[in-house]
Amino acid sequence: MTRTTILLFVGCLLFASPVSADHSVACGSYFTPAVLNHLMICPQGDGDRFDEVGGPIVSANLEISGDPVVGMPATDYWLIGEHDDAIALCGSYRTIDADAATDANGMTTISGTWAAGGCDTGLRVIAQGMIFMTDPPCEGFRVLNVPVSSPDMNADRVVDTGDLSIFAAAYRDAPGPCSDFNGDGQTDLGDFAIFASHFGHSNPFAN
Ligand SMILES: [Ca+2]
Ligand SMILES: [Ca+2]
Repeated sequence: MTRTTILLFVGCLLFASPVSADHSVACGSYFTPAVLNHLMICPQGDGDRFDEVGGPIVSANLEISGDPVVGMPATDYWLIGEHDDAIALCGSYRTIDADAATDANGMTTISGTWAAGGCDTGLRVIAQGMIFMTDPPCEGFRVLNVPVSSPDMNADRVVDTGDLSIFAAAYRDAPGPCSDFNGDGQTDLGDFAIFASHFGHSNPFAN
């Protein structure tokens, strides 16, 4: 875990539920599927729903022993980008919750929208402050491969003229996945229409 990630946690968890001291939780945990279709996010939380793009994320929250973590609150879940600082999350009270507390098998789902901005190639799942890791010995992060983009292109939690400048430059000179809001591989008027429909949106809980 990088220092940046640790600092991200510190900031984000100020708004989250109490952190478990049991670091084995995320080591034994996993989620499915491994790949989702493109996801458009908006700081206002009115982007694509996970259950509209191939989801929901189905999470199994298990101890490293394999025992289920039963009754973990829905608000103890959190998502971040695959790469540090790629997606803006903090400054909001909650970016996303699970749909329910974990059941008797440690299972729950994440179906809704992710209130955030920025661009990344995937995401990581966190429960009770710990990132879901690969299978034991747990030396890497589990990554859900999903192209994520947002009209909040500079990830400052508001869609404004700063983002318009970035989008216009990308449209003209350097189209790419971060300016492709509908995930069709092109940056065109369809993406501008999405941008326009989210212009002015911000995170209502931003500092
Ligand atoms: Ca912005
Ligand atoms: Ca597009």
